[in-house]
Amino acid sequence: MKVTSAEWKTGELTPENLLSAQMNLKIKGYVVIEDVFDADQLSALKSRFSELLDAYVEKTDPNRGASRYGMPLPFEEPFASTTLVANPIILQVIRSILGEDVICSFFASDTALSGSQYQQAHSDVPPLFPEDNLSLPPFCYVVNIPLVDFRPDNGPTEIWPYGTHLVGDPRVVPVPDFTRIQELRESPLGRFTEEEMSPKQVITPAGSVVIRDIRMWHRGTPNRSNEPRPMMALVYNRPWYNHGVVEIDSAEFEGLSSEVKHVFRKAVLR
Ligand SMILES: O=C(O)CCC(=O)C(=O)O
Repeated sequence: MKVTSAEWKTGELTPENLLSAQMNLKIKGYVVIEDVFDADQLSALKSRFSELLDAYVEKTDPNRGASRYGMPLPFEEPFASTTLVANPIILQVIRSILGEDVICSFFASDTALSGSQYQQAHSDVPPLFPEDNLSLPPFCYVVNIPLVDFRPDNGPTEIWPYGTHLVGDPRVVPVPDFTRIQELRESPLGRFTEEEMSPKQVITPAGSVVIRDIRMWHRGTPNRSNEPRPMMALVYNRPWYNHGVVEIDSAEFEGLSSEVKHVFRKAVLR
């Protein structure tokens, strides 16, 4: 969805646009907010990211399937800017569903390098109450920030929208195990997701932000281009849930605005 200049100025969507974002998240399981970052901010993000990725790839094996890296990010500029970690419009949308007290509990990235292949469809989390077959209200959103345009050829994320985030039966929720990708793709549930359901590629320009219910089934797709396809991944959740731990340097934390400190109040200070 497009945010008007008046909305960016006030840091608030109109009630009608907020409702539209909520309908997308609650019914489809995701929403794309366009033009959140300008070219200068993107270029700073991309160039620092590229330095970090080169160093990471040098010393780490692929950990999300072949030629694919989940890499933690340091909580520092240019990644930790207020417009990125506590963007008023993104927080307004998330807080309008998860409540004012949301925290950010995960600060990392996913990169598909040239030659990466399909992952299996997966929810990022198992059902919260595995003993019961419950469809629960949202408790956690992933904020994905593509650092390059997502095109059909460079490994865009693929999603299974309209309801997979509401499946609460652990027997039919695919959860990640990237050491068994092919086996899981060939399992009955894997075949069902690929043959009977209709996934959709997220094709969106760099500068946009994808907010998705952490439960919505999705996967990485092959990067057939010659360039990496990097994406930041932050997780915002209700305060009683944690997806991970964000580590922040104590001096860095002291210098943060009260709004950012509030969102990262559960971070571990180093
Ligand atoms: O990089 C992507 O597009 C998705 C990656 C993913 O879902 C994962 O590694 O868990």
